[in-house]
Amino acid sequence: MEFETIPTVPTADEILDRSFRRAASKMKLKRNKDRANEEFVRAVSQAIHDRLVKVMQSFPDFDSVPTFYRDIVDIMWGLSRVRKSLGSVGWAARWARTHGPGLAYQTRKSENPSRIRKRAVARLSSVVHQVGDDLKFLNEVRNVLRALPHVSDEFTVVVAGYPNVGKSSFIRLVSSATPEVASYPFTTKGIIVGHRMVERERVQFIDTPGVLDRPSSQRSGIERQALTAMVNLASVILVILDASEQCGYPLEEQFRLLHEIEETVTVPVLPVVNKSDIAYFDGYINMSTETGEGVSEVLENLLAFRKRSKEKGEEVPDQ
Ligand SMILES: Nc1nc2c(ncn2[C@@H]2O[C@H](COP(=O)(O)OP(=O)(O)OP(=O)(O)O)[C@@H](O)[C@H]2O)c(=O)[nH]1
Ligand SMILES: [Mg+2]
Repeated sequence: MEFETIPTVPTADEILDRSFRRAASKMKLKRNKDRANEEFVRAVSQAIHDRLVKVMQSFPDFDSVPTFYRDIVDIMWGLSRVRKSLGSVGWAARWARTHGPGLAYQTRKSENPSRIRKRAVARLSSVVHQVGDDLKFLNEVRNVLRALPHVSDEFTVVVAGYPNVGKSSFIRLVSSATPEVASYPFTTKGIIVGHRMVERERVQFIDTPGVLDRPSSQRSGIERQALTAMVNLASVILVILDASEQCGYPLEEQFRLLHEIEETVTVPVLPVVNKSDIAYFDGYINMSTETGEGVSEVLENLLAFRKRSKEKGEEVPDQ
């Protein structure tokens, strides 16, 4: 995802320090020292403008990123707040570009150029400091964005179930390459994202630790919204149950979660009982990520959903 390339957003002081340094080093190259103050103001305002524009341009256009990311940004901070901060940074950049030359000119005209130069620099500094909180906030957004898992719009299996039932073990086992361990802003646990090629097409597996692992009555408002973002990603939801109850949760409770998920989502839900090496449960697909038993049956069932969703997509509507 493009978020990885967003550089750290500098603080107001860092922007100013670097801009002063750039202007000062430019001045050293100038032969004509008469207009040193004027040139300095011009160079500082240009440098401030350039740095602020760079900050703005390093963020993606939130209208064109995949829905999942837009959902996350909206849940975490509100899209409009992020846009407003980017807008403020844009305002400061334009201010530096528009007023910089005027301030530089005043410096030339003045009888005391050094004093006017100081005043000009103070005004530029105050404008940058006005957007100091926006810069700090954007850096916080950047830090969360760059740690998010890479997800794309391909066929996606979202793996749900109580803690310790074997969600991560399943994804590790079925992924063809080393799964990515990413973070998700709503949980302190690492998310496992894996991929597997099946008949020349990728299947994406996404873990949901701390999100889809409890009944909704136990979830906070933000977790419920997070759940929506997760469910929006899913082509199918694989709910893993642990009949051995070694996970620490009674099977009855686990079934309650399964039914709740079935009732709330519109995508297909596939329940599977894991840890069949310890306990078996009739009437369901059983698997063991430890011995590998039943895992290919689970994959076949998941892929049947892909086939079905494709057939649906290819159906020609009645004329
Ligand atoms: N016996 C047995 N143990 C298993 C099996 N699958 C997973 N486990 C064990 O169950 C424990 C939890 O497995 P994880 O894959 O971490 O479970 P999880 O659902 O990702 O757990 P959270 O990330 O905490 O939600 C680990 O100790 C695994 O070794 C299985 O098929 N059989
Ligand atoms: Mg896990």
